[in-house]
Amino acid sequence: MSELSHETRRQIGVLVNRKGQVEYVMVGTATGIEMPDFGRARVSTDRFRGLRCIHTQFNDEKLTRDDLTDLALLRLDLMSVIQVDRSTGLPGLVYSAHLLPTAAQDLAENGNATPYEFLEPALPSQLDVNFPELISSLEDEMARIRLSARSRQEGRDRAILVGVTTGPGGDAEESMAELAELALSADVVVLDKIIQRRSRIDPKTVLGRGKLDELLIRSMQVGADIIVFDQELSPTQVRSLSVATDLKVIDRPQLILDIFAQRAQSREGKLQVELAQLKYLLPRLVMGQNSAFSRLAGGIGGRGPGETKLETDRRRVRDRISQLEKQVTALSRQRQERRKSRVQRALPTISLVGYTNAGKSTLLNTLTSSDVHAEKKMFATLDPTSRRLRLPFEQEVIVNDTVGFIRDLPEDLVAAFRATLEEISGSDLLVHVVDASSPHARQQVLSVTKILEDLKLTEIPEIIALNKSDLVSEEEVEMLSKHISLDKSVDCVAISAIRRNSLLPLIESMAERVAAISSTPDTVTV
Ligand SMILES: Nc1nc2c(ncn2[C@@H]2O[C@H](COP(=O)(O)OP(=O)(O)OP(=O)(O)O)[C@@H](O)[C@H]2O)c(=O)[nH]1
Ligand SMILES: [Mg+2]
Repeated sequence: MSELSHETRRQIGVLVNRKGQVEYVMVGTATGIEMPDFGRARVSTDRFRGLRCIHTQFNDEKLTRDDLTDLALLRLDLMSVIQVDRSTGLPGLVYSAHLLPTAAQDLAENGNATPYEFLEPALPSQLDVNFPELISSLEDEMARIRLSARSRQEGRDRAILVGVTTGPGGDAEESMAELAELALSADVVVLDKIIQRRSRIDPKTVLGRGKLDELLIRSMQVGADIIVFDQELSPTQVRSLSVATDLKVIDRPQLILDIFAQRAQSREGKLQVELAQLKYLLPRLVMGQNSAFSRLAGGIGGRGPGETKLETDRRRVRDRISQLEKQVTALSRQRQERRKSRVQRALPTISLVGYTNAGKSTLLNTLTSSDVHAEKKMFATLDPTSRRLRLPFEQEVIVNDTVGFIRDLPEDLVAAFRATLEEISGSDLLVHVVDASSPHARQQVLSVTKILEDLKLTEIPEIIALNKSDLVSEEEVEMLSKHISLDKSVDCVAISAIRRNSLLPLIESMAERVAAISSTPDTVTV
């Protein structure tokens, strides 16, 4: 091979199977070589491809980045490079690398992994690796690791999270941390996180070329079956990405939708989630990742049978959407009626609003000694609950627990949960619950404020309850309260929703506000 390379001034390569037979011969240029197209044929994740690549090279470079990418993407058994002396054509050192089966495990244990192992460079005459033994021991190890990983995470999606940012770094990290929490709440196993900083987002693939390769390699190594992007992706981006990676690709809004779908209990909740999901799906159906037809139709560019089927699908989805919208409107009317009858009974309403996981349901439970579902996962509450509460001075009020907010709440979701959120609009007072122990508390207050603005709810008086104060020092709560008052002028009260006796200042503050409302003539309804 060295001789031929020297004669032709081209790189020459072969792919050799495990019996030692040459299956492919490749002739490249002076500086590069192309692997044959194996199409999308995937190799079982417990094995390598059964082919090792050996090619010549003139540069003094050892294994190039391309070599390593090919090794990983094609899951080759081994990649070897023979250095050819430009003047004599004699073979020099041989450099080789193989993939490491332990990458996934290392990643879980130490947070980083070296995907490759390099063999000691040697002259061709001195190579004495027992290749069949090496490769079969690697495959055995790989199968063992996967087996144990799989039994630990039976049936759960295994994901790599990806964030691409053009902004400041801290923001992206914070957002990714939240994405990881969302993934956890959706019962997805997070295998790795990748953040890329770029001057601009690639309109087609979001990530740059090199990063996309890296992502592919990573996902193969750790056995990911789903990629979750932190930002909203356009339908075209989802398609290019899922074609390029051959994996399920979803974005943050879809992840939130999935959580809502998992959680929805009541008929109303389920209706609203389905509506949001279909609205999200509709524009993506044209070239959806799930339809084999859509790829075909796109590929041949004609109006094939696939497209006709898609049109029917789209029509069906649209019909269902308008049906659901009617039902949601009906529900919203029912709620309005119920609200009216409450107003007639002149019971003031207080709504607990706030970021997801802030402790709204816990607060409602402690305030009213009830047993509303509260848990560490995000979006534990989807269905609003109301409870009566007797405040000091014999005032009776209704307290509403509500759906938690999150930054970049998907628009479709807000629209679909209109009926639920309208419940807030009838309130006389908002108690904005904040998780004071979160490092992002201030940011979360801003996100909630923005959503309240979007929902036109800023007219309603608001008290901020700095919750979970048992987890932080008094000074920290004090500091947070100062920061918040810089952003907006509202009263802040520190509480701990799990300690009944810490709630007195809040209850007093609520009673005061409610008293103020009841004594204002124009809000008294008959
Ligand atoms: N240490 C501590 N934990 C709290 C406090 N309040 C709530 N929690 C915990 O925080 C978690 C979330 O509480 P939830 O009441 O479910 O929060 P939520 O605001 O209703 O959340 P969503 O319904 O998901 O929007 C639970 O694990 C609670 O036990 C508190 O004052 N101190
Ligand atoms: Mg809740």
